Amino acid sequence: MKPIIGLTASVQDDGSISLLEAYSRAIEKCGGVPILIPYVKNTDIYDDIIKKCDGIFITGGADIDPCRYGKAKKNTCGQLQQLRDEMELYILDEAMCKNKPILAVCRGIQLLNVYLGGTLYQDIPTEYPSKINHTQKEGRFEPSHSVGVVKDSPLCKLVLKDVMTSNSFHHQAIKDLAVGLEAMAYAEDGIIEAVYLPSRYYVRGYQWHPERLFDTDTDNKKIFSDFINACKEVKEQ
Ligand SMILES: [Mn+2]
Repeated sequence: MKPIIGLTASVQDDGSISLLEAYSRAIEKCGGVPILIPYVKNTDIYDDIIKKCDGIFITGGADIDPCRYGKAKKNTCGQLQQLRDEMELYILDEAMCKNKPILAVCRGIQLLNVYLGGTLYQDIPTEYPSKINHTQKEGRFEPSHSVGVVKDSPLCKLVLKDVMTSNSFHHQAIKDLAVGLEAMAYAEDGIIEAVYLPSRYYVRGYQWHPERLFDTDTDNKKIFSDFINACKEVKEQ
């Protein structure tokens, strides 16, 4: 049996969901069955969905409402999706409680940090001036700035490198890292680009989009095969 991976998606004000294909394709190509989690009002439904999933993938998207980390919204903060914030925080909590493997990408790593009590830069260019462009001009499937991998971190053990290829499509980033989360990659300017939660079986977050480099970069592909393997191991227990 292939592991079933529940993916979160963009949620409009009317509850409609949408997701770029690259996310589900990466899961599919690594031997998982991707399913999109709809927005529903009755949270018991999320409990039932998560119970059936072998792993949860929190995907990229709009900015998180700063009130979720106790800050006022600055005018540099981007578009918000209240229904998505509400839905994903619930799903993340439920998945954590059930100790499901979790992969979080872009907005996902930010949500993970906020869920655990951390804060975000609402806008990197105005709050953390850097010579690195975190909103890359290169195409959607092209790499841009690289990341330094923290020695002996799970990512280091996975790719066996201290620098790896990434891309960058974020104007926000982790500011105060939540207690319990550990950084496993940084951009050259010091922005946190990957994290894990040592107290859990498998919780990993990446600020970049490995699903867009899946076909062209072996290390980014490994991020997905590693996640799927973690989901399989739980399933086979
Ligand atoms: Mn970046």
